[in-house]
Amino acid sequence: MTRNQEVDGYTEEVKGKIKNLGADLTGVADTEPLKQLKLDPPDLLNSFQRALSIALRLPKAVFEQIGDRPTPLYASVYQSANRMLDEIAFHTANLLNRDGFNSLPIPASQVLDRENWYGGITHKAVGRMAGLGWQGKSLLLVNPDYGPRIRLATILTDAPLNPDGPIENRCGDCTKCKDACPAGAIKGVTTKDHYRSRDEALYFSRCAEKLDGEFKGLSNVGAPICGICIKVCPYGR
Ligand code: B12
Ligand code: SF4
Ligand code: SF4
Repeated sequence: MTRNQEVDGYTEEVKGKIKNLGADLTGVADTEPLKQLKLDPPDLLNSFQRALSIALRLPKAVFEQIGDRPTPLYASVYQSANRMLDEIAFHTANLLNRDGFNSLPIPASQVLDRENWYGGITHKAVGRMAGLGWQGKSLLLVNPDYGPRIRLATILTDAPLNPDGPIENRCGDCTKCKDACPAGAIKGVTTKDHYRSRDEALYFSRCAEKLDGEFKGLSNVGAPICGICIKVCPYGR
């Protein structure tokens, strides 16, 4: 067997195992271009040349119940998805470590900088580079089949895996997320690949204030969530 065939085989084996653990989607990103991102710690990617992106699909029916605010059911699904993703990422990192590859799971929803709202690495950029979707006008990662109704996590690794590549943006003339946003936060600007900064797509503080200042305080919600720009997206509906 050639080295290329071995890498192809191992990549498929790992992806198969991740699906068996319960993930709906998975792909591999080359971490080199991701080193331009704001990372915490800044050298986070130095010893990892690949990042596995994993996604769980959220039940469509949960979003259909959302009107002008998040529901307690959505809050519960949000917590469950985070827990499941963290477990899948943890198991995957263990599997890779057992095969001799240094690997690090990045949690689904850990905020490290509460003032500026940053995680250790943005899962959306990893997911986009791993071919799971494009960055929509809502700034969310939109998968062609499931739309933005997916949650994400990442496993960094030095395992020899074949990288996937980004897919084309398919938002077109749609402005449904911009029209529906209760905070008037989405600017409606499109991008061919990805936004240079969050502010290019979003009046960021309007969204953050709505979620952290208002929705989080709703009875039986308790998390900075919303779901409206997810619900209205025509992809995967
Ligand atoms: C902090 C945080 C928030 C903050 C800030 C949001 C934000 N946009 O940054 C607040 C509380 C406001 C928030 C709100 C929401 N969030 Co939030 N949040 C996060 C968290 C924990 C960190 C995000 C972060 O660090 N962003 C940094 C900025 C700069 O990155 P970015 O938004 O991804 O945009 C840049 C990159 O993606 C880049 N990019 C894309 N491709 C590439 C490729 C290359 C090579 C490079 C260099 C860059 C690049 O372009 C953008 C501009 O620089 C992530 C989990 C995680 N670790 O990723 C979840 C996460 C982004 N949130 C998520 C969701 C769903 C939401 C909400 C819908 C709330 C809800 N659950 O109902 C809203 C949506 C707001 C919106 N329209 O963006 C999901 C998104 C899923 C998806 N399908 O995209 C995530 C990934 C959680 C998860 N595990 O799934 N969130
Ligand atoms: S999460 Fe809600 S407030 Fe934030 S951009 Fe989406 S629709 Fe607007
Ligand atoms: S609602 Fe329309 S514009 Fe917004 S992300 Fe989805 S397809 Fe793109």
